[in-house]
Amino acid sequence: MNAYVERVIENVKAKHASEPEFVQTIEEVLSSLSPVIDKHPEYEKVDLLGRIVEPERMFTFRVVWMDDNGNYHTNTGYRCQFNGAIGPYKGGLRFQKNVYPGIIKFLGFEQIFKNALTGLPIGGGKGGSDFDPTGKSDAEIMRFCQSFMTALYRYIGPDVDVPAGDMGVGGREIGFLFGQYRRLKGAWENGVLTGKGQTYGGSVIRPEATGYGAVYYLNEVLKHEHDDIKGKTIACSGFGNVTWGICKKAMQLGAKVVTLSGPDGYIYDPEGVATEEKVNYLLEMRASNRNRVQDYSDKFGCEFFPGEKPWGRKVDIIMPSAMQNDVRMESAEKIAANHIKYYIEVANMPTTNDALDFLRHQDGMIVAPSKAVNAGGVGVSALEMAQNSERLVWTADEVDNQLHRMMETIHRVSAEAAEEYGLGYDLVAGANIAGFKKVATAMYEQGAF
Ligand code: 2IT
Repeated sequence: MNAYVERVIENVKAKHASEPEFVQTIEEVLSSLSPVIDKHPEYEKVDLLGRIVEPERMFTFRVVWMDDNGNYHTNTGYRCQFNGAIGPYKGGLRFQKNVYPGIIKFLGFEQIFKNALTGLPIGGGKGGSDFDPTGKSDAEIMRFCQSFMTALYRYIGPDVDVPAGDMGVGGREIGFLFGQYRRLKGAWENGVLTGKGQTYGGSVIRPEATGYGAVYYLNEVLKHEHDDIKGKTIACSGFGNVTWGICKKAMQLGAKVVTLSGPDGYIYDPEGVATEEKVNYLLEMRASNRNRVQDYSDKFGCEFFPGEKPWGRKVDIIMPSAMQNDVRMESAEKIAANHIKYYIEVANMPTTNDALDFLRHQDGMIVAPSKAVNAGGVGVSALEMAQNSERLVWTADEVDNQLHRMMETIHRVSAEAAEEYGLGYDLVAGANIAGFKKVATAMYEQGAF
């Protein structure tokens, strides 16, 4: 490996020993960049890698809110403005009880490259809170969101930083956050957030975009292999917004998602989550805040496997779409033993680095990285920003066509970048290299910052 790359990785490991997820993404991305740094010795002179691993700005804030019984609670809020070289910081907010700086930073770092891959002018950012939405009422969620935004609103804006949703933050939360922003600023300000409701500047197809985009990307991989999506079975994890979009698009294209998962276990539905009723039920499950996938098997009478993950199922395609480190070595070994050809990451960093290395080295297996596969979500967020600043509303066909083209382009530029460095059809390295090239060029041209 390039000595400068190695040194930067070692520095990050030493400095961020208490943030393993952040170290994990740095190792994964930077190790792909070795041949690029070999070719660009000028990057070492300006310490480009030392800079890119350091957030431009990151802050924490106190969020106090009152529950329905009048008791006060205190949580920590975060926003990491990781890299603004190519556009305003852009990225979601995650509300989940395990949120801490290591999670926000890994997500922020991934976001830099993902956003660059969309081809649109958006920098990388991420935020959230250790607030746990499970079991909370709508009124509690509203009070939490209002308090969160009261602390954050001075530091964001349409040309500065444009937050959106992530786990625990969907349309309902974005509505409460936007309402509070508008109340505090007395201005609509080009929407400020993305993922808004469609009556107040939200884009059509944004709720579906991450899942649809993932299936469009999958389709490009299948085309590359002269294969067809029709009749394919897919194992997904999660049952939230992203998995919902995958189920819906897969159903339209004649494939079927046969597993879903939650913190309680996984369900196996051999008929597929492939009727309108089943797909819509995922929205109800999310809105209930129960965070239980067993509700699906109770309703539709299929098997539920408590405490288990779906990765031992023999299917055509694996799409981990729940959360980070969902697929570890023991699951990767099952996937390889089942000779599954397509391993398409969807959630941010769903695979541990050892498992990812292992899968990438399986003969005949194709591995696609989440930062490319899930980029359609933030890509359509950027289209929402464009519509808001134009004061226009695009049709569903216009947005869907742009999303489709975006995903084709992301797949193509990733494959080309890998090819350029003699790596063959390596979509993981290709995505890292293609995203990096754009951001690195922008940073280099903007001088010391
Ligand atoms: O991980 C992601 O890309 C998101 N949570 C969406 C970010 C966005 O700004 O739409």
